[in-house]
Amino acid sequence: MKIKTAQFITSVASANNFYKTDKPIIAVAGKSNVGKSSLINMLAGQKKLAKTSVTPGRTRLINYFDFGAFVLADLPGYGFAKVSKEEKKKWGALMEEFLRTQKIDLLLSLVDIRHDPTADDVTMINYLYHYAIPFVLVATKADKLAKTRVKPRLKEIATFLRVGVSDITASSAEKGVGKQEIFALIEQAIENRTLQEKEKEETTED
Ligand SMILES: Nc1nc2c(ncn2[C@@H]2O[C@H](COP(=O)(O)OP(=O)(O)OP(=O)(O)O)[C@@H](O)[C@H]2O)c(=O)[nH]1
Ligand SMILES: [Mg+2]
Repeated sequence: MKIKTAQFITSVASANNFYKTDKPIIAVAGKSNVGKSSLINMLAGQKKLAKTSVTPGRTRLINYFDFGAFVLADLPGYGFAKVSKEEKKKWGALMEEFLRTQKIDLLLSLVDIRHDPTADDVTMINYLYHYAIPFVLVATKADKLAKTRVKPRLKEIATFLRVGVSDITASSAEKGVGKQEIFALIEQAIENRTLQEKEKEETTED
């Protein structure tokens, strides 16, 4: 999959404004500071498309980007200790509405390769199962580990979250690692959607 140019579409803070599109939607979720915006920039091949930050919890909005063949949604990070209860509640309501109402073709669930997934990560994944949203895990910041540690860590994280090893991939926005693998997963998800739509059409024709 080749991306010509990716463009920012819009930022939204409430469910009334969720972006409507016929294009497939790919969402990127994960705790604050895990590297969501950096990953999006890596996929886009642009350094400053999505704002990255050394201070966690900066992205409080859902940011949509047009990647041509699909629309990518950068979701606000979770698990940031310094966020007020009120704000956590708001975040939860927004996320729940997003997962419930936006038709998501694939969600990239990001976890830091160096750490075991948190309780919040587990909650997120339970939501994904609940709403039957296809997802894969992306273990970020792989450049922070010795190369020989990457595969064993992927296996550990996959086991921890009870997914197969084919549903987790390592990435490094710093070193540009994982880009092709992630595009392949996105392509697969888009193909699945096309197949499902075809099947639907065929059954309604009969
Ligand atoms: N070494 C390394 N650092 C990374 C990588 N990806 C992100 N970072 C750093 O991690 C920090 C957070 O990255 P962001 O991409 O802003 O994280 P985010 O998940 O979008 O954070 P929020 O929007 O606050 O939820 C920044 O300092 C990045 O430079 C990576 O692959 N390797
Ligand atoms: Mg961000």
